[in-house]
This record gives sequence, C-alpha cells and structure tokens, in this order.
Amino acid sequence: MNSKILFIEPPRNFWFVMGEYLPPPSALLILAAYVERELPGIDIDIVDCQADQLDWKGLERYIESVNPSIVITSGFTTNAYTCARTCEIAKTVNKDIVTIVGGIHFSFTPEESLQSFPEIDYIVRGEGELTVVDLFKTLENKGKISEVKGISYRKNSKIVHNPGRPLIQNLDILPYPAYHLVEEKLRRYHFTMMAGRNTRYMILEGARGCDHQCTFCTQWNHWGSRWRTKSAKRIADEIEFLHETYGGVFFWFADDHMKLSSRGNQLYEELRQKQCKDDVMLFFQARIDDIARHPDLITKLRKVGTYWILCGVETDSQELLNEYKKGVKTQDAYQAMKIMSQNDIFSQATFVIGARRDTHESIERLREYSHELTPDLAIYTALTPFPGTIYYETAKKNGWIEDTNYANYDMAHAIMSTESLTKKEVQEELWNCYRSFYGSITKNITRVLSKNNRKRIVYRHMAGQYVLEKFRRLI
Ligand code: B12
Ligand code: SF4
Repeated sequence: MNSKILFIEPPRNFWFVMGEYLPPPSALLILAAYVERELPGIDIDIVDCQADQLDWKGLERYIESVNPSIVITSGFTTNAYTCARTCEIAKTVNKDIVTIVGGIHFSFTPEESLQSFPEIDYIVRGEGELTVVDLFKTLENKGKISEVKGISYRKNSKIVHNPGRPLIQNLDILPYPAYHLVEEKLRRYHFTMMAGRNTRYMILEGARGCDHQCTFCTQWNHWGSRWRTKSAKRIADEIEFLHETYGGVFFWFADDHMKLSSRGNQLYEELRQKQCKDDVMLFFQARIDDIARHPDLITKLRKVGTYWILCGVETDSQELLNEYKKGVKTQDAYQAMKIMSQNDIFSQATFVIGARRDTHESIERLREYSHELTPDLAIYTALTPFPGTIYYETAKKNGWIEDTNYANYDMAHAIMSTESLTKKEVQEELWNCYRSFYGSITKNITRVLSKNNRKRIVYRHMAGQYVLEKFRRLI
C-alpha cells in the first residue's frame, strides 16, 4: 500500500482528580497493531503529543514533516474536541489528508459530529479493527465506500451511515498492542499516584463490553450489549510479553467488567505459572456484587499481582441503584470493601451525585455512607449524560441538560440540576463531598499513619489543596 498513516494522540487535558499521570495511547496502539499485521508493508507512525511534549503548533509541524495521506485519532466525550482540532490541523497542512476518527463518543454522535466538524472525513463506529482495515483498502483501491460496514461520512454534502459491522467473535485473534511503535517513549508512561513516577504504566484489554445495562453507562451499548473476553491464557501471555519485552509493571485492565465469576479462577491459574506475577501491579475494575460473591478469587488474584481494584459503588440509595439498573445491593458494597481490606488490596470506590431526586439531605446521606464504607480512595462524580446512554436520551427529552460543552463531560463538572438543586448547588455538593472525606486529618488518622506507603501517598494527594481547590473553583 502507498498510504502513509499517522496515528495521533492529540494534546489533552488531564483528569486533575487523579494527580499527575501520562497514559499510553491505548486505543491507537491496539488499532495500529491490527493494521500493521493485516496490511504488512504499510507505513505507520504514531505521534503522542503528551509523551512528545507537542502543543498544537508542534503537532502541525509534525504533520508537515511526516506528510501523511491518512490521519487517525481517537477520543471519548470529554476530549472529542481534541480529535476535531487534530483533523482541522491536518487539513490546514494539506487539504488532501484523509481524516478518520472513532471511539465511543463519535460512534454515538456520527450525525451531529459530521455536521459540527467538516474537517472529519470518516467516523468509524463501534469496534474499529476490521472496519479501519476495510476502509484503508477501499480508499487505496478506490473501491466502493458505500460497502464499508460501520462507517459514517459525507457524500455529495449528505451524511451517510453505512450499516454496522458484526463484532469480532474471538478476541484472541487480535495481536498484542503495538507498544513497539512508541518504544522510545515507554519510560514516560506513568501514573504517579497509583504506582509511582518511575513505574512503567501500560494498558491492556482483557475483555470488551458488559452484559449489564446501567442507565448512565456507554460501554454496554458501545459493545453491543455483550461481554467478550480474551482467553485467560492469552491475557496472562500478554502481561508476560509486555513485562518481559517492554518492562511494563503497572498494568491497567481496560475491561469495564472484570467478571470474576467467569474467568477469575482461570486467570489466577494462568498467572500463577508466570514468573512476572511477583513483579507486576495489576489494576482492574470490578462490580461490588462480583467481589462480594467471590472473596476466594480476590485472595487468589492478590497472590498474582492484583493490588488495586476500582468499584462503582454509585450511591447509598437502593431505589436509585434500581433506577440506574445497576443490579447490586447496597449491602454488597460493605462486603466488597471488607474483602479488599482483608486481602490488603487498595480499594477505590466511585460515587455519583446529581440524580433528579437528589437533595442536600440525600447527598449528605451518600457522604455518610461513603465514610462508613471506608474505601482507601473515594471518588465522587457528577451524574453525566454521556451520548449513548439511556440517561442521555431521558435527559435530552426532558430538557435537563444545561451544559452542552462536551469538554466539561469529565464527571467533575456538574452538567444538570436536580429537581431541587441548581447545577451550581450540585457542583458545590461535589466539593463538599471531597472536603468531607479528605478535609479532616483527625477523621483520616489511620490513612495518615498507614503502614501502607500507597495509602499515605494517595491520602496526601487527595487532601492537598490541589484537588480541593480545583473543585472549589468549579463552583
Ligand atoms: C484507561 C482509561 C483511562 C485512562 C487513560 C486512557 C487513555 N489511553 O487515554 C485514564 C485513567 C487516564 C482515563 C481518564 C479518564 N477517563 Co477513562 N477509561 C479508560 C478505559 C478503562 C480504557 C480505555 C481503553 O484503552 N480502551 C480500549 C480501547 C481499545 O477501546 P476503545 O477506545 O473503545 O476503542 C475501540 C473502538 O471504540 C474503536 N476506536 C476507538 N477509537 C478509534 C479511532 C479510530 C480512528 C477508529 C477507526 C476506531 C476507534 O476501535 C477500538 C478497538 O476496537 C475506558 C473504558 C474502556 N473500556 O474503554 C475508560 C473511559 C474511556 N474513561 C472514561 C472517563 C469518563 C474518563 C475521565 C473523564 C474521568 C473518569 N471519571 O475516569 C478521564 C478523562 C481523562 C481526559 N481528560 O482525557 C469513560 C468515557 C465515557 C464517555 N462516553 O466518554 C470510559 C468509557 C469509562 C466508562 N466506563 O465510562 N481513562
Ligand atoms: S457501569 Fe459497569 S456494570 Fe454497569 S453497564 Fe457499565 S460497565 Fe457494565
């Protein structure tokens, strides 16, 4: 193929809540690996503006120097505008560069995005690998774009949405992410608060999608309401390969749902045979009911490197949990936190405020509940109507969305009022949540004096003026 493809991770804002970090551009690495394998000989380059410290001007110069025929970028809702800007810059450099975007946000807003951003040529909806290869081949051979499944584009100034593409049946067919394309940047990927400044941070995907259907979540919908996993052997091999070849230590599972019940034991069995189990730090997200029902698996996974688990606890109100279709009991959260603590696993719990019936009193109850649970890290978020969620449709229909600037859809900005609280009051309550959990040294004395270094570091960061002050300023 003659095409020269440039994958771009644009300059982005970081999520201030979690402190200083630099993530590898996981979606691009996963896509690039597949493209490289399916189209051997193709000229691929990845530029990561964070790791390469390029601002928008620097990116423009980079694109000029590479002179690609195709530019590719990916983003979710809060950083979708950075993808549009990337395409705009590419077109300024050379109007003939073909611009392709994908990811959760664009998959759910193809019509709106193509209308708003004339600089985007193609949107790849849903799973990207097969579609992007098909699109490249079709462009190269001047074939029929109308036959490429899973894309949206403009034709004679009309927006066209081709039919969707079936999902890959067996995720084990995917190659390992293309970390070799960013090899010289590897030492820069880190997550200070979670693993330390000099610990190499890598993201790997064990599964896609989820078989639950929470009303505020995009993930089940993006992946066709199905949970597909790579085999446990493949996941363990991938961790071993990334550790041995690139020195990866802190591994963040991209999986939305760990699903311990169906693969926890197999993962343990596979990982325990690997030498690297003693050197890696595994982080994953799990449902509280899954942890509560499988304490034995948590003990086992602790032995093979799991040191931090994030759980979406969401709220103390069973009624609200039911409304969110979360399918868990509030009691599960107590159980899950206890199990993690007993196994010396760092517990991160996330909570949501700003539901329609939320009041000052109900948010105060949520705060008390979050204190009672004693997670090692409590993250409070504002209910955000991400396009693609059931909640978004309801909120849009009812006119609840007050802020349509997607850049603010980072769960730290309040986007909607409740029946009795203004948007500003929701924002203020969010600040109160952080102040209440982290503001008092006496309440946190066990964290301050914890023998566990990580707990002390995290507490110091969260209680420091940086996070609290940033939340105060959002009011
Ligand atoms: C790791 C991770 C992070 C990392 C960094 C990720 C990164 N590389 O930049 C960190 C911790 C920094 C992070 C931060 C945040 N994150 Co985050 N994160 C994830 C997580 C767990 C994995 C991302 C990943 O690598 N996925 C694997 C890739 C392969 O999946 P994918 O991106 O969907 O890509 C596939 C297709 O969509 C498609 N595709 C994607 N892009 C493109 C582009 C092209 C051109 C093509 C052809 C195809 C294509 O092909 C891919 C393969 O099939 C996801 C959940 C998830 N499972 O995706 C949440 C997720 C993306 N994060 C989310 C959020 C909300 C955030 C934060 C705003 C705050 C928060 N509360 O966590 C911040 C924002 C940071 C910022 N300012 O940019 C939400 C986004 C919701 C939404 N609809 O926008 C998600 C979905 C979590 C969730 N369950 O809701 N995140
Ligand atoms: S919030 Fe978690 S459990 Fe609910 S649908 Fe999303 S990924 Fe699944």
